[in-house]
Amino acid sequence: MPITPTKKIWMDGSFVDWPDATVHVLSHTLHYGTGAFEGIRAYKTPNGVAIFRLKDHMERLLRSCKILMLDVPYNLSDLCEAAKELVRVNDLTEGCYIRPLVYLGYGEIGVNPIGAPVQTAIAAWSWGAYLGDHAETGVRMKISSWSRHAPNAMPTASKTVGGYVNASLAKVEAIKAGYDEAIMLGPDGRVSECTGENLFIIRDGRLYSPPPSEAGALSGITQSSIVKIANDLGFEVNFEALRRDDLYLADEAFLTGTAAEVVPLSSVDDRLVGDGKPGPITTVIRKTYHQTVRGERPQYEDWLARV
Ligand code: PPE
Repeated sequence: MPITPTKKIWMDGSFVDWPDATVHVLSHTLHYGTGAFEGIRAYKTPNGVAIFRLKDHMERLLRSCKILMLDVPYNLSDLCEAAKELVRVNDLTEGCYIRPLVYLGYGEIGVNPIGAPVQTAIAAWSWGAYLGDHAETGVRMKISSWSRHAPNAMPTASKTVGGYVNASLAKVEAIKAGYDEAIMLGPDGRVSECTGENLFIIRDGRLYSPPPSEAGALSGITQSSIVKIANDLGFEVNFEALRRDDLYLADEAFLTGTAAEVVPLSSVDDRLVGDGKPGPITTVIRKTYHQTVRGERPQYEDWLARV
């Protein structure tokens, strides 16, 4: 997915021109993957541009860094203010994606990261539908031959840079086989998540999603928004371990993520989900999510940070 450049990138406290936002080739994270990132979206609302669940994302970034023992020299409020200012200086509105990254810069080489400088950057650009046009009609999913990380191999509660090698392998495998996206099972064979999204299925009017910590999935902020929205719409949501047959037999299924938003599944391993078209519960939840992030649902106003 190509990046559309904007004007400025925030790097360690200053706004740098887009082409000058570079790092040394011997930056530690480039070699060893120790770093953490976030993905956040901002939308146009009736009262100006707002970043969706900004504080929650920046809190998760700081939690990721705690796990990785990266000592970030900025606090929650510094990071939130920097993101807001960045959206303002780049005049971004609808479809804006914000990418904070904490990484280790130049200064040390070797697996031991201690002593390498901890650096922080935030970029933002305009990013369209993450899963392309199929987001409307439903995506074709393949269960990956790659397993999700075992909890003692890679900390799955941290959005670790290097952890995404696992996701990339699964994504490329799925795309080369003609599918849109991969579903990953954990080392125990239970459903974990997708390469960059959490997963929900619907059976008999109830929603089910794998419990993130047991399933080794990221605790998604969109996932938690959907739990609240679905409950408020009167649907019961259960965090429950799922097996691949549960996916094959679901009445409806959808995935959730900041970049992807809410996307219906049309099939899993060539078995249609329901009749292969977005189901009624998925459709109402998806619509409510789209209205929520755009400030059209006053009850969720607390989730919006106006820039
Ligand atoms: N699981 C994974 C592995 C993941 O990367 C994401 C976000 C989620 C679940 C959903 O989390 P949340 O965004 O809080 O609902 N993936 C981000 C990065 C995608 C990318 O290609 O880069 C995102 O959606 O921004």
